[in-house]
Amino acid sequence: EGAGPQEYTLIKMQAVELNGKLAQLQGKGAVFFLAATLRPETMYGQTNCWVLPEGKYGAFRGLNGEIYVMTQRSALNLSYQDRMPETGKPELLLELTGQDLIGTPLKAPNCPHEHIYVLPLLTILTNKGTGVVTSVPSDSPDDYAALMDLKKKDKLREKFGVKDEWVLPFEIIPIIDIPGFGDRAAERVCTDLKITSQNDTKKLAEAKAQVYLKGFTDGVMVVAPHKGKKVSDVKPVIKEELIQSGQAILYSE
Ligand code: A2H
Repeated sequence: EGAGPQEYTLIKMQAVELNGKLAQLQGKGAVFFLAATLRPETMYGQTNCWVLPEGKYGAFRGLNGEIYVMTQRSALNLSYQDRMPETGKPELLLELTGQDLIGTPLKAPNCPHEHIYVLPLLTILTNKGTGVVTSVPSDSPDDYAALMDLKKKDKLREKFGVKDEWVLPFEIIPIIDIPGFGDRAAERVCTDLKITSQNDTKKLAEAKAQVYLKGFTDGVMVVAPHKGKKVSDVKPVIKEELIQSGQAILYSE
């Protein structure tokens, strides 16, 4: 853990269908999954959203009649940051597990796909962020390894009730070129280090050490509307755009 508080951008990913237990929220307001990220400039490369299947989540009353899906712990923190109707008292509308959320189609800011699906990630920590993570397999080794697991392992999809069409059509989207690593840096580093599973924790730590800092300092956007610009220059601009347009919320812990 670092010394000071960590500031995350919560990306508002709107549920376009409410199936299974989520159907109980029908008619109660627009439902948003709040994904905590440190890399808001990578949202152009989203292929899916991650939750922990056995994790405990809730649907909480948010601002403007909206509904936020996140962990109870993060809802409480967010309410103390004055981003919920009542300070210190998030209103729980529905208790949910991660498994209840899998397969929900979401509309995500800056994502080129009309919608992307909620899928299982087994390494999510429920004491960090919101417990909801957006997946950018071009630039995050964790996301790349977990998406490859689901694409290659039929048994894993079966175990969590993941349909082929939620995973198989979604390809890596190049969004950032990192000199020496190319425009699919996470794939490159996972291949070089022979990472074969999302549980390959040690090698994934090494993979992340190799690409994160370099992505920020040397990375160049290869997608519109910031094509050709340096990641370090556009990151604050994109973050601000998302917040000003109501597509993201600041959160710290
Ligand atoms: B990042 P830090 Cl492209 N459990 O977003 C596990 N991982 C979590 C999490 C949780 N509860 N909450 C957030 N995260 C992920 C994008 C991204 C991220 C890219 C590259 C690097 C990167 C797309 N996924 O993170 O421990 C989220 O993934 C670099 C560390 O607070 C979030 O940002 O440093 C990051 O980990 C926060 O991790």
